[in-house]
Amino acid sequence: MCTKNDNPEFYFRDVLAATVQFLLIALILLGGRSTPVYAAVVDGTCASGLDNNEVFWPDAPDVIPFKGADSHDPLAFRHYNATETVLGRPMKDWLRFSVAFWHSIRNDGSDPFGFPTKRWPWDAPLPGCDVPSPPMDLAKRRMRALFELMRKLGVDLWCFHDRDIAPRGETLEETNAMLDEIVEYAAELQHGTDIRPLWGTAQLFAEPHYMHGAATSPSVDVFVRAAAQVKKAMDATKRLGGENFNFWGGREGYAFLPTTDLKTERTHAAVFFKMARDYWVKDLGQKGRPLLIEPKPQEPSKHQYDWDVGTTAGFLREFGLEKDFKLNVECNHATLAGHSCSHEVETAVAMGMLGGLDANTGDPQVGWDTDQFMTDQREAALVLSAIVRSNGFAPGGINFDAKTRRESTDVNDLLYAHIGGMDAMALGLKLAAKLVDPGGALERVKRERYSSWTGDVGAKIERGEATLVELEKLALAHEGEPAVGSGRQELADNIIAAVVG
Ligand code: XUL
Ligand code: CO
Repeated sequence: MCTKNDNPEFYFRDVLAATVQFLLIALILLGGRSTPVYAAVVDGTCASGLDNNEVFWPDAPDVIPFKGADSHDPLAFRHYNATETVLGRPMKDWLRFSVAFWHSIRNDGSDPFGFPTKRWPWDAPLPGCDVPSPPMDLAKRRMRALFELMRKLGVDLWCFHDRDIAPRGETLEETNAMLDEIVEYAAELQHGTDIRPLWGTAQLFAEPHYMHGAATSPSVDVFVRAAAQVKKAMDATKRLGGENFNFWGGREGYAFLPTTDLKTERTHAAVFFKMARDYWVKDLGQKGRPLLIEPKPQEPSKHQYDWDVGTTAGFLREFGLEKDFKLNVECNHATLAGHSCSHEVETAVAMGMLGGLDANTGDPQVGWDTDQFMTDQREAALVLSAIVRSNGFAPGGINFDAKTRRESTDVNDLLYAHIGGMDAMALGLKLAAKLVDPGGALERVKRERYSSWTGDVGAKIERGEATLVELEKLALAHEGEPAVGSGRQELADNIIAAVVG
């Protein structure tokens, strides 16, 4: 389950705080006196309480160092060494890590069965103020927390939903104004650094009006609202220098097929994507910064139209969108669709459509999208093998769409989680370099399996020049059964085990 911390409780708190502020300002403008309990908010104690020197991870070094595989320092990398060259490129350029704002800063530990467990310092009342803090100050403080986390991890890219980073107002106009202010604040924090978004996205699944979907909603009003939201989120992404814009269609599917006009809904989704493509490429001039679709089979909808890589690629081709969109593969979505993560990445690579990776993993005993940090080095090595064979991605990158567990309530848990995730990917990259080596044992086994295709017959078939009539003649002239060799799976498994350890 993909908890966004845009849960209703959070939303309610934001709206409540915004309303209190609004009433207060109205009172002042009308010449009224504020009640003592809110005086702190308006007299400056709270409103200017945003401390630019506040440190959220006081126990951690300024930058997490690389200390090597033998290190036992929990606040050091064992494998991720940003400048170390692997296959002719610094690790940093292969991996292009990104921190997910929603999971790292907004995840409060709530799940469908329980209330928040995490009391993050950036959500606490502002210093010296025990009344509800102004929501915009809190939003700015959360942004500061993100930047501190990124600096400490040495990560330059981040991903956001429009509604994670800024509060909602009473109207779309108000909400947009607050988003603009936070985007400008983030731009200031980015200024003079290499930090920028990997991608932005519009959150089109949390608010009640999106209950039937956004682009696939039976309500044209909702479609219109979603279009407006995407336009604004694209503006924000461009303003911050984001490399991609991502679509994850959480409720773009159905809950009940007998009352769903599936053909109409898929067509509406395609029209929506075309309008988004036109705005991104033509109006915003973002050609060369691919739009992404992130497949997921279900959850929260019973069935999502972007089920997996194959289905989504088919959809894009059906509507002539395959040139403008690439796929952002999420590992836990892959497993929910009954695939492995490496299957989905390999499939996207084979189609020339890999745009990015949401690096996470599920729990085999829990049936939902648990969004855990990936630590399995065999899976990491196989995923990275496909990414290396496709020559990495830029634009594009590896986004940690992953969260700490509900029970992990300490700020340092966020550091341990990212360190573990980054180390797993870095080790995966080093192992992949061995696995994909053309002179290596695994590649030899693979080449051997296809060796019969190197002859004249194979080449002619691959060129598309052979006919069934011709091949029938060949088959009839062949003596005995067709030649076919061993699959050598056990040998290959042993080779992988020897590399992966
Ligand atoms: C949900 C999910 C999203 C997308 C962005 O499962 O993965 O966080 O990555 O909306
Ligand atoms: Co994701």
